[in-house]
Amino acid sequence: MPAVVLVGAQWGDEGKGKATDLLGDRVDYVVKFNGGNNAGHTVVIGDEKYALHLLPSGILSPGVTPVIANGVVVDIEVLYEELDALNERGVDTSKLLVSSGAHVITSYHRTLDKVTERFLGKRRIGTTGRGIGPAYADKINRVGLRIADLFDPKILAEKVEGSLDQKNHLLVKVYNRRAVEVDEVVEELLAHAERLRPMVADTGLVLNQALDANKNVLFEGGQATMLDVDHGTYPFVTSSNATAGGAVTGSGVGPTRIDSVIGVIKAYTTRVGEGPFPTELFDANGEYLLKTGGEYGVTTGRARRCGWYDSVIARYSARVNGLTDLVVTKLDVLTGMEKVPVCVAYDVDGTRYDEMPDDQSAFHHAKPIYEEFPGWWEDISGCRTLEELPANARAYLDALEDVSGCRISAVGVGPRRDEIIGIN
Ligand code: 2SA
Ligand code: GDP
Ligand code: MG
Repeated sequence: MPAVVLVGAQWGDEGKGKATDLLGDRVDYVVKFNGGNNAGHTVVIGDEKYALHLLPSGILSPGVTPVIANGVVVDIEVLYEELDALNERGVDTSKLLVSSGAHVITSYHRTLDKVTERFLGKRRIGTTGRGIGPAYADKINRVGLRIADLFDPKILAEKVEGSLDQKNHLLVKVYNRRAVEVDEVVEELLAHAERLRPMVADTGLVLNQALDANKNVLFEGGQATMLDVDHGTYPFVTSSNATAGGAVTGSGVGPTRIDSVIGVIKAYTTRVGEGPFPTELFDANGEYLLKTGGEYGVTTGRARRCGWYDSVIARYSARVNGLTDLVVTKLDVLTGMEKVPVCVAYDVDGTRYDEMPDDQSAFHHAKPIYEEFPGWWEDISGCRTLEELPANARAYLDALEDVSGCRISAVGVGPRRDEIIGIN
């Protein structure tokens, strides 16, 4: 601490929610800096399981001020639903701050997300359908709506009109849908404004002042490195910067203030949605990982694609994020496998690649080169030190550290808060 960035090192669902929650009692602010309610973070506290989408995972820690920063796209209806659901379960959400500069997801962004995917057919991305891409497209096109706009009805109406101008043409002429009425959208958004007002803040200023006062701030990445719009497997990516750099642009805190960057990585790999995935398994081992790991989307319920650990991706993540630490999760899921292969490099049409190919076609053709490690059978969920792990599990972790180019500082051995091995 004091300013730590936590990102996914693969294609998401590495267990970032649990990792954030674990740091919760040492942190004063948890900041969501990218994405929106496409995220799905699971946190298990005792017998209670929480699924968070738009809200930062830190909202479950009583001392923490959760922040939705400027880099996020906010579906206000979803925000209220999530807040209400947590309040009903006794979670205090009153400290939540929402950036006045965050962009708003409207009903027409959701519609466009779904119709575009349908229109793309075989070339679809496999989005979550939450309107994320269209809302970020509006931001970049400079026709987006920001949270601050909700408090000025005249400006809001002008902006909605500007935003809908081209979209209605597209919806009617290309997608054969009805045009969206400006007044309907404005009315809907204005109806949300009053409840939102007390949460809205200049979060960039708040966070910089917090750091000035030596508070601890954790920046929680949504999605992951390989889904980053610049550094991921474009175009099969989300529409935001999920890498560590996104924490800076997405929050208004400068890069010189960041002290460390933690990458969360599974002991194997999963991906949800379309796109290349060199170590993907289509056999009984893949089925085993899916079932044992409970690999189903937290937001959409989709079965995740499963495969072996890919150290080319780990090294790439270490590089593009400037990782200082790796947290390896779900080691327990590998228990019971006879052999555990790890991808150490790719073969692309006869050429060996030790680093991520910078050409997407090469990545699409990449065949993994594996090294195999012996498995273990013992239940490891009760282990709390490295020494308690079976020798083969320890050897596997040593190998991961060796090939990933980053030190491992913690290992998950089960979904619960306490099922973790901390390494000094
Ligand atoms: P989008 O909706 O525009 O962000 O989709 C673009 C791609 O990004 C992927 N994506 C994700 N991948 C893993 N986990 C995500 N969150 C949920 C979860 C996913 C779910 O935690 O399980 O429930 O399905 C997430 N969000 C976006 C998406 O699959 C597309 O490939
Ligand atoms: P996130 O999007 O990175 O926050 O991850 P998700 O919550 O989408 O998916 C991770 C899943 O793995 C959740 O169901 C967690 O409860 C679970 N999980 C996290 N760490 C561990 C672990 O070490 N072992 C096991 N078995 N499950 C874990
Ligand atoms: Mg997730």
